[in-house]
Amino acid sequence: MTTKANSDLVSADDIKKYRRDGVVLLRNLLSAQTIVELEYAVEQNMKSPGPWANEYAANSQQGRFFDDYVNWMRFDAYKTHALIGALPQIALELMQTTSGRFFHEHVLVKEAGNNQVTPWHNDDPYYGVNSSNNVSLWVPLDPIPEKIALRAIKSRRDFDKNFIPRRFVDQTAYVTDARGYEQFPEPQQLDASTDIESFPAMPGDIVAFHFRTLHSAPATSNYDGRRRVVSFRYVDTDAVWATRPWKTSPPLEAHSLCPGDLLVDERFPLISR
Ligand SMILES: O=C(O)CCC(=O)C(=O)O
Repeated sequence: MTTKANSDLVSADDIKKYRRDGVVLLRNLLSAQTIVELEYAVEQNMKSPGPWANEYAANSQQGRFFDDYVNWMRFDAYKTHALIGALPQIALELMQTTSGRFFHEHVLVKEAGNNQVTPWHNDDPYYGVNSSNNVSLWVPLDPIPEKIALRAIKSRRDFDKNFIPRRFVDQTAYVTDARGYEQFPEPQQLDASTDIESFPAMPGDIVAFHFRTLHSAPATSNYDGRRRVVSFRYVDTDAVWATRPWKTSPPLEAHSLCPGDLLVDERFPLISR
């Protein structure tokens, strides 16, 4: 039987799975109205990309793969749902804390017929923060069948390792060598893992995963629908500003933050319950 802790949107079993595997699928937690509002924000965002937006499609013959991040100050629905209601509540429940910080949102839209696989990666080494307690909430706005579903390697594989990130566009490593970091495993090695879990999902569902969880997503080359997703990312209040041996992603400026500083900055609003 599924047991609910305190409030709550997330069951004790879901929290247990999240802490054990670094990933959990949460069913039917967002309202249809929330999805409609996020859809509107995504359309506005695609019409008016931010300075860090990317297009990954190699040519105009295939569907777009658009991504962009840190636009929550420009689009109301990103901001509202990042900071109020179900998403921050779920993040806090999964992190088992009463307060945390919103880090940023990341929109990833694969149109039908896009050849670009989202390669295996984990998010932690891309980010200019160090945090052990954190979560990304991957929110699909379209039905996600098995063949285009997000995949993750469960069981916290390689959580203790610092990897050199690879570029999404061609999967090349950011650098050949960096002190304290090692090269990311070969994709074939991860494809063969027996710990892969795949997450077909519907609008209203959420895939929650830790910044160190290895994950990937198939291309949409053999799929004729859109695949719109917004990932909302949260950290516990003890997360600190960090530098990496490469340009971080998102490429946020330090402003007044020094490595090791708590994220006391209006760009990382507090959330609480
Ligand atoms: O949706 C995808 O293709 C990848 C998502 C992802 O890497 C993330 O949200 O961190």
